[in-house]
Amino acid sequence: MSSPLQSTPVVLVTGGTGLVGYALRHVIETELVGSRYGRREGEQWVFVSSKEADLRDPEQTRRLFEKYKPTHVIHLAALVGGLYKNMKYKLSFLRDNTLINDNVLHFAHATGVSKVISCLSTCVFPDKVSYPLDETKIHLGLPHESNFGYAHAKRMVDVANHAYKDQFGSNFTAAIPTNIFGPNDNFDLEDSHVIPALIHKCFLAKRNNTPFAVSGSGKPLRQFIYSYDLAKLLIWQLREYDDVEPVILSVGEDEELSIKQVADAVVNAIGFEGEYTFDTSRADGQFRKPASNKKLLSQLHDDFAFTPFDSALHDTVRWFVDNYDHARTGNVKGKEQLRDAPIATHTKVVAMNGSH
Ligand code: NAP
Ligand code: GFB
Repeated sequence: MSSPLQSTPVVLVTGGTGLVGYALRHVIETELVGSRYGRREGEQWVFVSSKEADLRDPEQTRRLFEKYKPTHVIHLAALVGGLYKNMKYKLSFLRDNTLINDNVLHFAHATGVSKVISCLSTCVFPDKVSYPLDETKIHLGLPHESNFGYAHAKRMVDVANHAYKDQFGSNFTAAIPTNIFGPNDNFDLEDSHVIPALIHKCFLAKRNNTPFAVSGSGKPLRQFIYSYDLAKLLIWQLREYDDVEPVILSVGEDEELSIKQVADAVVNAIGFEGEYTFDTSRADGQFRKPASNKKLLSQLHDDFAFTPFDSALHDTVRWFVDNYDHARTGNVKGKEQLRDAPIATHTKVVAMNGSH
């Protein structure tokens, strides 16, 4: 992995303070040094946030690359959000992500970075195409209208990677995760993805003795990867995958869950016994986006132990309850009172073996 010129490999992680960045830091700091998913001897990892450099700004991006002189980049930084935020801000998702991605790849090339892994999403795939989705189908039609801004900005990363490869022989590639969840996610009630939104909503419903309302019909299907598992697969891709063609990082397509099944699991993990409804006045978005992980499994050369959904959800709920007062919850009315209310006695997180 190390570049010939610089002795100390420096891995720059943009978006290092988000859901995936947090998981990457956790894995790199807890896995055995020198192990398959651990840090290598002498390797430096730098996790940066928008506070250090707004990557929409070319000058701030140039200064960041000048400062850290990375040899490798895991590019996670992006304007990210769930279905309802995507539907509201299509131009912001297109423009902000286009600016961020173009600046990062430009200055990675300009400063001689030897490898970049960018992060796309399975929502880049066409909405109307034969299933399962695989890496060859990215550009075979329009993405779903609910997130076309974000999807087109992310598709352009794949186009740019091929152009950099073609013109300069650059080793720039991309990962395509499905929906991700885990500790340190964005739990904003309106802007977040389904799992953090439902965890927060259900937590408040239990706390306030109010109904738990799931948005939409509960019928859509999704595949979910635990952030810690994704982090390991990104480290694998950094070390062992040198192809410009992107690779889907996901559980198998046979592990699709309906939003109803996800909501049931959240109700169970929080121990909620109140009224539980579906607000069908809210959008369902894309019905499904089943992605095949065959290429990943064929490249990994051995089985990858994905964390079972229920225990990953259990740990994510535990993290949320234990970190409520500094988690990204958006502005929740009466959060102060919530913070001061005795959490332990009220919220009983159901142990996985069903004992209360
Ligand atoms: P996240 O939790 O929202 O974190 C976003 C990160 O990007 C934060 O560290 C944020 O820094 C940084 N960032 C945002 N705007 C920036 C800017 N203008 N300049 C510099 N940094 C900026 O996102 P995530 O869920 O970890 O997503 C990581 C990557 O995975 C993204 O590329 C996303 O598109 C992709 N992805 C996510 C999902 C999912 O379900 N979450 C699914 C598929 C793909 P601050 O902390 O300073 O705000
Ligand atoms: O996770 P989510 O926001 O993103 O929504 P997408 C998934 C499904 O959960 C949709 C339902 O069918 C929603 O109707 N849902 C039910 C909820 N209750 C809620 C809730 O309280 N909040 C939210 N957010 N959903 C995103 C793309 O699509 O997937 C992004 O818009 C990105 O760009 C992300 O690619 C991974 O899976 O529908």
